[in-house]
Amino acid sequence: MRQIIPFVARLNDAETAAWIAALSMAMPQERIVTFQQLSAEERVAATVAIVANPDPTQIDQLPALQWVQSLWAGVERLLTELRNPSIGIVRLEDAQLAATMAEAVLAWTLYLHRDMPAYAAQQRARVWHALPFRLPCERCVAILGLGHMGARAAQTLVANGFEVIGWTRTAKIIEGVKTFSGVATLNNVLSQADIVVCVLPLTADTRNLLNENRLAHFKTNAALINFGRGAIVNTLDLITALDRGTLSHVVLDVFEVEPLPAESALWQHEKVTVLPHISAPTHHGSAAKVVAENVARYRATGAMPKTVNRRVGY
Ligand code: NDP
Ligand code: OXD
Repeated sequence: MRQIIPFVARLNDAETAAWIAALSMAMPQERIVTFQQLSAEERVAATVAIVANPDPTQIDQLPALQWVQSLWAGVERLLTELRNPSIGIVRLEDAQLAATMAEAVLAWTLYLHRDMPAYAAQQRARVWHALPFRLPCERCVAILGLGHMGARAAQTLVANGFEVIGWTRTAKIIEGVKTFSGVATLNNVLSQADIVVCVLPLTADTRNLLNENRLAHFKTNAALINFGRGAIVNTLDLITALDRGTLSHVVLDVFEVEPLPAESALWQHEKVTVLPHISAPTHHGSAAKVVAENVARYRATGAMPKTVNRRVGY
């Protein structure tokens, strides 16, 4: 008999149906149903659930739950909302997601490298003027976070000729990338970069990390790309740095409040590019395959996939 996996999500009906279809196709031996479709016995029996921004009160009604598989890479909200430490939280670690993020990092790095914001402004003002040209190897890009997202992005930038440096919590070796670790090295990293790319998770240590103090260490005219989480950057301090001319431009894909409220000053700022959290959209088919492999291993061996370290927060 097929075993049941609850799909616990706060998504609209179309998104829920699309996920259940992709997951069911990747795991024909499992029956994946919404929380509401579970019988009382099925709620009591479920040991694994697949979650996308789940209602924590529904998770509380699954008493045998051993682990949840998140469909997102970032798990800061799950860590806050699922307080029961005996439930393991498994992040989405999908090579396709990392490739998509690396493509976005390259795209927006090129946007800044080839001065597209400045040329767009010149066009609006009917100005015909060539800005100084630099080679990619003359442009230093610092990647904050060299995990699944950042490591692939760093390699992609190296392959495209950029000078790449990277910053992590623990020491890392990546070919072609000069790496630094620990908070004591951050100012040094920031001060070397023409473009800083943030792909950090939101944790107690990274919240408000890029504040007035840190922004003061950026090179004059440096640019920032934030694809990690909005609360890592202090928005007011960022706007001050842009207005003072310390930073030339920022590309923001993530915000403390999403969707970005209509009244936010970021929408209108000429030195800000606002993106609606699209740098690395999850692909249903590839994510479902990753989840299916995790579930199959668990069913065969009883071994849970690697879970998030609740102490460090990622
Ligand atoms: P990983 O857990 O694989 O990597 C996290 C990286 O951040 C690691 O290199 C880690 O260091 C580093 N890090 C964490 N805390 C610190 C710290 N205090 N100081 C220095 N470095 C630190 O995560 P992913 O790469 O898979 O994802 C990263 C984040 O990207 C997600 O949490 C999510 O917020 C965001 N994301 C955004 C998407 C979007 O569409 N905008 C899509 C997907 C993800 P170490 O290597 O030492 O552990
Ligand atoms: C994620 C995201 O964390 O989309 O997967 O931001």
